[in-house]
Amino acid sequence: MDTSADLRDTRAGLQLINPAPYNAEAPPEALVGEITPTDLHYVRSNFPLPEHDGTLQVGGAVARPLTLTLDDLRALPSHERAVTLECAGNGRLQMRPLPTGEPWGDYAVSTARWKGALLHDVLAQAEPSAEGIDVRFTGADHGAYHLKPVLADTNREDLSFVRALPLALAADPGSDILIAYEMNGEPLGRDHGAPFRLIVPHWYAVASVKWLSRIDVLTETLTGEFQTGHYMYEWADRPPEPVDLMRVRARITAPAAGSTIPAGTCTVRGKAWSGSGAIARVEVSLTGAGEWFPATLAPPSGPYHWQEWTFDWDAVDVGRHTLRVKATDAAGNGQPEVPLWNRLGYGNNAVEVIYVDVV
Ligand SMILES: Nc1nc2c(c(=O)[nH]1)N[C@H]1C(S)=C(S)[C@@H](COP(=O)(O)O)O[C@H]1N2
Ligand SMILES: [Mo]
Repeated sequence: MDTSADLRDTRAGLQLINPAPYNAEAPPEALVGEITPTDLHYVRSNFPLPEHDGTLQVGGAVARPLTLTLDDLRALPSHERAVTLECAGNGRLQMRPLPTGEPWGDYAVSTARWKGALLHDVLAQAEPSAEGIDVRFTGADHGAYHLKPVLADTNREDLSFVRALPLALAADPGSDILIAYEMNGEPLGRDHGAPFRLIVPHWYAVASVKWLSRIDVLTETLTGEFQTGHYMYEWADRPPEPVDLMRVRARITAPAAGSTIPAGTCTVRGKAWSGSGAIARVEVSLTGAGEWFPATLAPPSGPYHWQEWTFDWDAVDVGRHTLRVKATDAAGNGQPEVPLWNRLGYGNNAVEVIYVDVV
């Protein structure tokens, strides 16, 4: 494990899940503000921190292969977007039977301001072939990885972190995909993909390849461990589906789960987000199976940014109360009461339930 001072500082406030490769979730405070401070932003890495040579190669089926440096990227028009990133494995610990995979609680989600060049502008310079289908993104990180199915040590291979997006999406300026070199106004740190990374708004964060070293236009669809092996919903009763857009979810940030509060008015508050667009409504329930009441929803402060909601609860009855919250997005997607189980434990967006004791 790398324990240099800068890493120790940025890791001190996180909840360790795995020291090597380093995985850590955010503390609950990370969801309180509009923006998560960098040192409270969750970290998920599949391999040890890589060495990056400082260049980005753009090749494959393109008319003009490119080698870009950080300065070249900075010379392109810059765009800054607040983007909520959530790990597809967030909430895995709530699933039964418990799937294999990193045991994430509920805080592998954060929102940062990411600044960089538009992927569209970089691809336009390289001139993708009309035959292009997928764009493959390769991270500089690599290492031994248990291929799926996880059987035995014979099933380990040296792999790089590789993901793809359809060319039509990657080349669309409207998709706002960034090659980001700054996070919250500072150069990107090592855990978050220095010197530059992809940021794919609205997608589960697996698509946002860190330590980006190569971009290749492919004339076929990518298959691979991180594309069609892991990061697939393997349902019990229907064909597998790729993990793509974040599912709609609301979270409670106050009062704290399990806390004791004095009788009186209590402002229940939290966040809600969806990879399918803005949140249309948030509702709160004060009992199990009971009535749902509308919460006050703040307008989105950006297209990829979680939204704040509040609900004034007349907490006059002493005793234990269950609070539930659920969101519906503009596309009409809602949240299930129980996690939608899939073998690798992705995309848990079940309704959050907490209890609070009123004294
Ligand atoms: N190169 C590379 N990029 C990666 C990963 C990785 O292991 N290697 N993990 C992905 C996953 S699963 C997540 S959830 C996000 C986490 O980004 P963060 O560590 O900045 O929060 O990075 C994604 N990009
Ligand atoms: Mo993830």
